[in-house]
Amino acid sequence: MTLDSADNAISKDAGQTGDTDQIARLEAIELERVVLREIQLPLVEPFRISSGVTSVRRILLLELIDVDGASTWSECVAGDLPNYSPETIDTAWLAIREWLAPRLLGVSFEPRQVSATLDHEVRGHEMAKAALEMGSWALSSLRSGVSLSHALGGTRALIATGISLGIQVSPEALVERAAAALEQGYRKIKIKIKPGSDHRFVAAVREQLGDQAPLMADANSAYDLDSTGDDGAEALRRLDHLGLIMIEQPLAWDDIMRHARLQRLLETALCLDESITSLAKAEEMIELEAGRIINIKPGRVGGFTSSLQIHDRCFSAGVPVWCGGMLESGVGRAYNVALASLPGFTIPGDVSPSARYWARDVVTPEWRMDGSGQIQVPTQPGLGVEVDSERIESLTVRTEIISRC
Ligand code: OSB
Ligand code: MG
Repeated sequence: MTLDSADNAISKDAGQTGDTDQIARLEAIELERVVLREIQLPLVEPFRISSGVTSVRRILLLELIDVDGASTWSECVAGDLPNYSPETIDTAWLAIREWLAPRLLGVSFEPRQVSATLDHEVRGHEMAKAALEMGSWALSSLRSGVSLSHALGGTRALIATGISLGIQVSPEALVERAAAALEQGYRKIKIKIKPGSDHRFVAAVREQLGDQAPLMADANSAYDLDSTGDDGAEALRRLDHLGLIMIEQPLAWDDIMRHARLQRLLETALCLDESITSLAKAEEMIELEAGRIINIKPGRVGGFTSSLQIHDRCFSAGVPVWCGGMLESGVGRAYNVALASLPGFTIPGDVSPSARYWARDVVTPEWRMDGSGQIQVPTQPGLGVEVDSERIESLTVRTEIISRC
């Protein structure tokens, strides 16, 4: 398969962006308190990537409550360990309590102002910032009577869904899961790879599922351009004839320059995930031609304002984007679904339905995918799903209330 068929997996139906008539007017909000909670949710099966395995997801949920008693939930997508980004749920807890949440209490603000407030003299901690920033969008949407998708400028009623398959014990086990996913309607199948579990695994899936199957690989930074071993450029070049839509983040999380060198050695498009933590990094990728596609995870880039900037910049540069996932609960998923409804999100996201992750989600209705691999974008004000606070209470292992002092 050639690049042509890979291009076919990228829909060309992008709508218009920047239509100011469509942009919702969002009310200012004033927060009275923020409640932090850690819940623990077991995955239906362990999820293995090159840098580690997750069996039980430790999830940091926030409840944002305003001075009139209106409230909404948000999710901090940081993991248990700093093996994806430098943040963890414990560093995020500290950052939110000590430096971030206090700045938003007892002052009136609009969602678009939050990022600048949180970024002032606090470097990094994007996921901690994003949990507050995105929660502010949802609460303001709720109070303004508009859906989160509408608040962001979303244009799609349905979003296309892909699945991210963890590293399996054998090519056979992977082929079985990939075939089942295609059968269920998923529109993109992402295969996690690492040195030693790469070409053989992906080639087996290509062989079994045929030339048209929309496949990609994600290495989570497991390769080293300068190595001559099985983790070097040669291993990645071997993937080049497999007709992948893209190879995601093969090299180090903070190394855009070597991705640019690697992109020159490959026909397959590179997509950056870990490396894109801000608009500036996205611009660096575009300018250096270090990749041709961006996976936007709003948590990784500090929230929605930054996601919208990256989306708009990529849209005008003709760089397709898609919405990545961080094994979110139904709460975090609501934010991803809303973001993925924007016009530049022309590649199916890692925004799978609840049942792919959890025996039971923490929202009702659960997120469902139709037989053609699509999820409906809610139209109700705010998040558009009910959060099951009793269930969350029963899953909670620690709580902290941050209020105006
Ligand atoms: O690299 O996209 C990634 C999950 C945890 C950390 C990093 C990644 C992932 C996924 C899962 O691929 C995507 C999903 O939520 O389904
Ligand atoms: Mg990734």
